[in-house]
Amino acid sequence: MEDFSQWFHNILEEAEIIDSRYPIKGMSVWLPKGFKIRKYVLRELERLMDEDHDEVLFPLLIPEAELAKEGIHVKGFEEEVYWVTHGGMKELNEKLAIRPTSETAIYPMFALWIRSHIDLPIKIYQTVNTMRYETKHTRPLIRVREITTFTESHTIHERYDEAKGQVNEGIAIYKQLFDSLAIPYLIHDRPSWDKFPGADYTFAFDTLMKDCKTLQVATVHNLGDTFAKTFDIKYETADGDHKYPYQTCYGLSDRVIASLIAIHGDEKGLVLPPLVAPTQITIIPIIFKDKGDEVLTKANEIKNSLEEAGLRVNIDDRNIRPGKKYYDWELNGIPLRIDLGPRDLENNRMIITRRDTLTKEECSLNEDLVSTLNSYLSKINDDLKEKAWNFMNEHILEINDLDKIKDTVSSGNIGLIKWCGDDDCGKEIEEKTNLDILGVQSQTNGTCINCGKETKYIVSIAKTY
Ligand code: 5CA
Ligand code: ZN
Repeated sequence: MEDFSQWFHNILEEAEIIDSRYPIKGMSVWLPKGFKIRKYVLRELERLMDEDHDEVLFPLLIPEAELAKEGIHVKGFEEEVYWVTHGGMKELNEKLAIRPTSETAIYPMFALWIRSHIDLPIKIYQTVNTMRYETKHTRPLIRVREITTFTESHTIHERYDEAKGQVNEGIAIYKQLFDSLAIPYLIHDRPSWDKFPGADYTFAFDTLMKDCKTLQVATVHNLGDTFAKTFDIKYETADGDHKYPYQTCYGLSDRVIASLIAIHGDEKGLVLPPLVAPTQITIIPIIFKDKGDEVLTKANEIKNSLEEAGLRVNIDDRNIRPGKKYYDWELNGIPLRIDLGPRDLENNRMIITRRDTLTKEECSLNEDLVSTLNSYLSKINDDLKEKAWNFMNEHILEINDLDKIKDTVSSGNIGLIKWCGDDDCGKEIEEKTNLDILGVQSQTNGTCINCGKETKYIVSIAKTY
């Protein structure tokens, strides 16, 4: 794609996803069409989360004293926190932080709730807006200062191995979500300097945008017992001992919506995975003077039977040129279009066009339309997924020569390199190449690309958002 940034900006505007003209940097308005996509993404995420978590809602503001308790955590966020300092004209006795994330809002309450091992585990999540005063270049949905769709999970367990297991569960949930949105991902164990502030370790999901920069679309953190110690969360074991529990947290944001738009969209507009398309099928009646009623009756009949089966269908009977209707259908990324005219009725057929491939097929009206269209929709999802995974995989290259990293990766690839795992050496690689080490991908025997020491780690390196 020539200029991805420009294309992304245009599509958000033309497809009426968000309006980024709001007069505060890094904050935008969700428009009705964008909001519907967001709603269906959240619906799927909530379905997955609700299987094993309880949804809650914590306050937006955090007392300064709580935010400041966990040293590493507060250091990690100090440059990004927005503060409320006044109530009306009166200066507050204690500054209040607008949550950049909710550890320090939630964990003091865990300390009140948890007494005994029977209170554990707790697994909760909330979808809220958070604020981060980002200093890097802001971009709608990708790097915002008000994250409007922050779904954060927080869990707490008796034993460390349970927390480790929970990290895997978080990863499994996000895999399912990204698979259903046909978003490809690489999962990386982040290097120590890129962990979540206060975490033992961080796994991140990275996807590849069309400009071949990676985007971190979700993270899963094992917090160990660091926060439990800081917030004095203790539980009584069955034997009457008092112990600190272990915690995890994981979350994702508006970036999920950014990536599904960016990865599947094309020059004509959105291409939406069926699961989150506000309209999955549009029927375009082709009406000639005397045959209008018959066509519209049939169109309504089809619409009703599809809707009864749970599909989201509309009839585009606006009194405008068909060309304009096709243009809107393409721009809005509706997965399937049905054209139906008098001649089709005579032949007992309809014409189905796929948005992703723009291919047309004839389909008999005698068929079981629900199952026919459902199989089209699932084929679209499979094909979108395959195409997106192929695109990402084609841009992953092994590199064995430090001098080649910069050119190979900068020209649009994720590099796989051998790295010894030493922090100083890793940071040196990042400095020399002006790229980011995403983390361990796999293991093998070899020598570090920078220092030559023996290593078993293969790590990804890329240009990142
Ligand atoms: N409390 C933990 C788990 S929820 C947490 O805050 N982790 S985080 O800092 O890694 O954020 C979770 C995810 O939010 C990130 O992986 C990233 O995908 C997304 N995110 C972070 N900052 C922004 C931002 N400024 N704009 C959009 N998305 C963001
Ligand atoms: Zn090294």
